[in-house]
Amino acid sequence: MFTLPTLWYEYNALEPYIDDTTMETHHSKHHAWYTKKLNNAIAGTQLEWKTIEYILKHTDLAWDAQQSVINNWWWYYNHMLFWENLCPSDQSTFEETSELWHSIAKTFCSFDEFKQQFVDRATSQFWSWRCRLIKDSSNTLSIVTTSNQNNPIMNKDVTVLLWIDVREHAYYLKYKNKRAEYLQNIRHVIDRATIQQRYMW
Ligand code: MN3
Repeated sequence: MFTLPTLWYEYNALEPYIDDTTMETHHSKHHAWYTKKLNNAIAGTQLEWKTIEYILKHTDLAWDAQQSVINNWWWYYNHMLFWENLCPSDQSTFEETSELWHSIAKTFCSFDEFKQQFVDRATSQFWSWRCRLIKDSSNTLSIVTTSNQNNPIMNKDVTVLLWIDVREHAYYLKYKNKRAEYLQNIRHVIDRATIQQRYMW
């Protein structure tokens, strides 16, 4: 059975970029709901004691599950990645000599160009789409977008390095309809060390 992951930072630790109420609602309400739906659906089945990655790659074993239920399982997983992406701004350090830095600069011409491309792609998505930085099995970086709950790990041997939740519940209380402003600000609380670690795996 799965539990709602505990955040290592407080709900207000990402202020002023992500506000306390948004964090509390997003984590303790939205993510908690996905966790409950996941557990209810796998209770008493052969999936009950599997990892979430196993379950997501074997949804064909969940004979009775509707797609809408399976979507909740993806949301459970996606939000775990999202919380790990974030950290208080004073801890958002990044080695400009790191391998990831070099790879980003090489792929996107510069780090600033990467940030702009990422924000542009994420801003232009429909409300429920997701924007991610991924690497494939040959360590090639790319920015990809997917619809709804879908995640690139469904189809390919890829690692998600960074993903930003751009559903309205992630920013609307503070930013209202200004998604681009949310995306510009969230970069202050991205845990770059975690992304570097994922890149090195
Ligand atoms: Mn969300």
